[in-house]
Amino acid sequence: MNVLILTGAGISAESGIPTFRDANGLWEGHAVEEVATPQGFARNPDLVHEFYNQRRRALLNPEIQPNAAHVALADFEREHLENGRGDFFLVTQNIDNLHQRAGSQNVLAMHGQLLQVRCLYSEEIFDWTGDLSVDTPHPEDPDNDSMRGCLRPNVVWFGEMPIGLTQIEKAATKADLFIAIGTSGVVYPAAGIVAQTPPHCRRIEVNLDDTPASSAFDETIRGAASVEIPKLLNHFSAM
Ligand code: BV8
Repeated sequence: MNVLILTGAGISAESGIPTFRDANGLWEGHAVEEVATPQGFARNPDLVHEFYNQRRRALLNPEIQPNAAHVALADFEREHLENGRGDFFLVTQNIDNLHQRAGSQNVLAMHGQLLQVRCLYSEEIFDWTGDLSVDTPHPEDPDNDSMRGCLRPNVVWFGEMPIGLTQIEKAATKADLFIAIGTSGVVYPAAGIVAQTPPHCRRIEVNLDDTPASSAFDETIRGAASVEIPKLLNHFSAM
């Protein structure tokens, strides 16, 4: 049984990371166009850097830890692969590192990672935990003032190409089980992955609420990811 998982901000909500579209969400107080597009970054880099600096600092708060849903996914993946039950691939829209910290191995962060930055000129990617600003020197050329401010968050903004679409499509077309967890199903191409799965694939949506994508799923489980995911994966482990 080939398993494909797609997660969104809802899986990290119970770890204390705000979602985008729930009350007090990340987009509140910020127009997406201002803080999550290349045009917004070009227009006001200080605003965009501050938006991501706040989120990077928050993510590094020791109180932010993977929750039971992240852990259950990592445990299921290990057991599924150790027992040769088929492929396992976890695609996340989240830019936090909670899946990786929970021990998931086959993770594709299709919208990039908050703890990485990218050079605007060389496209080189660096792990990064500090703040970024328009004055940040290039880590490999710190004395070169002309290179100051050449780093941007290594995240996919609106209008930019998500990471690993070919890999995702390949996994989707051979999936026997597809579970979408904690995503509002409004952002493409992530929300279109369910439609790439084959007719026989079992498609399950785990969310607190109905979403615009719900009708594309065979089964919808309404509840918190930290409660429903361990239960659901235990069911499949026992099969
Ligand atoms: C693309 C990273 C071209 C940054 C994000 C006009 C111009 C350009 C593009 C477009 C356009 N019109 C439409 C588009 C396409 C656009 C798009 O889809 N727009 C939408 C808004 C209409 N998409 C793009 O631009 C993408 N790129 O199209 O490039 C292309 C594409 C294909 C091939 C060639 C070229 C790039 C989109 C990526 C943008 N970056 N994030 C950052 O994080 O700052 S998007 C961001 O929002 C997330 O990454 C995620 O993808 C998206 C949705 O968020 P969710 O994760 O779903 O979270 P949300 O808050 O919405 O929902 C949370 C859910 O969890 C809720 O349902 C809630 O009920 C549930 N929940 C809450 N708590 C729990 C829970 N569930 C369970 N348990 C709980 N405890």
